[in-house]
Amino acid sequence: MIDLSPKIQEALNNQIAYEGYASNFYLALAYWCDDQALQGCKKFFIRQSEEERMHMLKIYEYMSESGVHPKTSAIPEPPLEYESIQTAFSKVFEQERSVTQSIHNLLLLAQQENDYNTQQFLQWYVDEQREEEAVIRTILDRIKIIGQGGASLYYIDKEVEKINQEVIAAEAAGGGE
Ligand code: OFO
Repeated sequence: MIDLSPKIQEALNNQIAYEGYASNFYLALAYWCDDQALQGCKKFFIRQSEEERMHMLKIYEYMSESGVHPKTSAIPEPPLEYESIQTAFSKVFEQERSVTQSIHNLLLLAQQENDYNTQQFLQWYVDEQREEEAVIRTILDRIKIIGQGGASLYYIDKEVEKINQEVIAAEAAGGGE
């Protein structure tokens, strides 16, 4: 059994809620894309939603292994509508940046609390956030290159589908989850 201070417990419970929100955020986005006939983007966000759920479950397990009962808090409703796929991906980037910030804050707290186990546990999340941000940056760069022309939605959707396949292949090769 690992000792988790009350502050760490609270911060991990908050992180459960953030990961749960991220999972719902991506799920809602997937079905917004479905409405727009963007099937490549839909697949990308469905996979991302499942990953976020897995990130949430890892925290449940870590807390439970530490002898602490994790909380399942209410989470806010995510946005249901976007102006455009370009706006949606900008929001995704903001969302990932805010989760990265909260992981970094949690890590700082674990350092202040001399909690080596939680520091080690969080390292996986630090790497994961870096990889996720890099993928979203790549998509934003491609969207910029494709531009706003008549067939741009078609090309953006194809590009996101291709990037989704690359992420799946990298994960299968052990490059992340
Ligand atoms: Fe949980 O990985 Fe992004 O948010």
